[in-house]
Amino acid sequence: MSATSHAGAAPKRTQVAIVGGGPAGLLLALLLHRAGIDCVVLERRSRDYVLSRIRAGVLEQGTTDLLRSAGVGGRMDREGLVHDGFDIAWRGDTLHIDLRELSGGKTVMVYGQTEVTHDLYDALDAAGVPVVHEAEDVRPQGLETAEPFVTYRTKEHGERRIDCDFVAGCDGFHGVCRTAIPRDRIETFERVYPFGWLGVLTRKPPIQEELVYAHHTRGFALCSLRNPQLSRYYIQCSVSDKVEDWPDSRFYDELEARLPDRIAANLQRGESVEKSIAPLRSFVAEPMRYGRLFLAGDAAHIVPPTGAKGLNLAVSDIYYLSRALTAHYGERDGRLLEGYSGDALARVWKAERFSWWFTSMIHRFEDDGSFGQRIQEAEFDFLAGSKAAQTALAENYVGLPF
Ligand code: RFL
Ligand code: PHB
Repeated sequence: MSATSHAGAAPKRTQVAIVGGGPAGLLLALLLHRAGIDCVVLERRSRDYVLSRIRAGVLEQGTTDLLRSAGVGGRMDREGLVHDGFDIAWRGDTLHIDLRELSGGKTVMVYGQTEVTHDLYDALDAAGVPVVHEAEDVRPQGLETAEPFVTYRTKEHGERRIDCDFVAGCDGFHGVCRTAIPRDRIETFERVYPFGWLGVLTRKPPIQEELVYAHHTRGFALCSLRNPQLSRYYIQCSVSDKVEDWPDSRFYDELEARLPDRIAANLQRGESVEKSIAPLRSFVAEPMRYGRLFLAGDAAHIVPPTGAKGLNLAVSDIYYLSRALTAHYGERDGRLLEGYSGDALARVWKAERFSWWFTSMIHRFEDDGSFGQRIQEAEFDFLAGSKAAQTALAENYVGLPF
């Protein structure tokens, strides 16, 4: 396949140049195209590389609704698994969180980010929206002028320049768009957690149908899945650990030790088909706009994965941004674009708070000592005994409205 997904090179001019072909960039491209707005996606990696990244697995109802309205809900609705609840394991016991009951009928969908990305690529291909892969040295420029542009290079077409009206920075946490903003025009807020998650994907049926978030004095563990034949497991690990330190047998021994016996008894140990370590971080950059550059998704904020919020936040940003660009071009109304950063950040901070809270309550924090442990115990006891606390958890987990 050529570096550009549709025939020929990318155009020299477009309305919105989108940097980054992850879920945020691809969904924005599709929604803009459906609204009759021209755009081009510039992605640093190959399509195969993007599709081989194993990441999110849980979609909020707002996310699935938006994917459906963009016309990419068909396979998700056939193959995705609707989950009504999940378990929290603690001291050998489990607390069931009944999402549907507690949230007034809402649920989440287990459908991998890889599959969402796949569906978005297919829809963009069918629509003929240009996605340039392996775009090197992408540089957004002239962002404070009325004539911004993006330069980049591909092996096939050499140095290129795309003139545009707006640049959408959807290039993830390590991208170039946020760093193109002068330091005195952006403020960042950050918390780095003193541990990481070691994740394993294996072709074996999941330990149980619903997810299990497990607290244990040895550290946190999560049992998740992608489908009835594919399981995804995580354990809290040291940030200095290497994947090589964790052969499959050691990983499964540790996972089992952190789960209640009743659940551990169902574990089917399969060879890992993917194994990786992710650091945990909370991060927000404000505002999510600089001149004609709009940041969205991980380019602007990161949450620890405990609440499954990262991909869902990227999608809600794109809801606000696509709506604002559509109003700008359609009704010539720029108010939503002016309000984009504030609208998106109001939701982002609530998801940051929830992800921080869930992470703090359920992991082992070695440096917090016995006081910290007692506070965690009290937090769990309160949750177990309070329908109000469970309702707050469920409301955040299924996703706040946007
Ligand atoms: P992405 O997916 O990082 O995509 C950014 C894209 O930009 C490209 N890029 C560039 N392109 C051009 N020029 C440059 N200079 C570029 N620099 C980068 C990159 O190659 C990439 O393709 O960001 P986006 O679109 O904002 O999407 C965000 C989500 O990917 C992320 O928030 C989630 O994966 C987080 N996440 C989870 N989110 C959930 O909602 N539910 C979950 O269950 C969940 N589980 C997880 C997760 C993230 C994890 N890791 C690995 C951090 C589990 C894990 C382990
Ligand atoms: C996943 O399946 O990868 C997953 C599920 C729930 C989370 C985080 C990750 O909170």
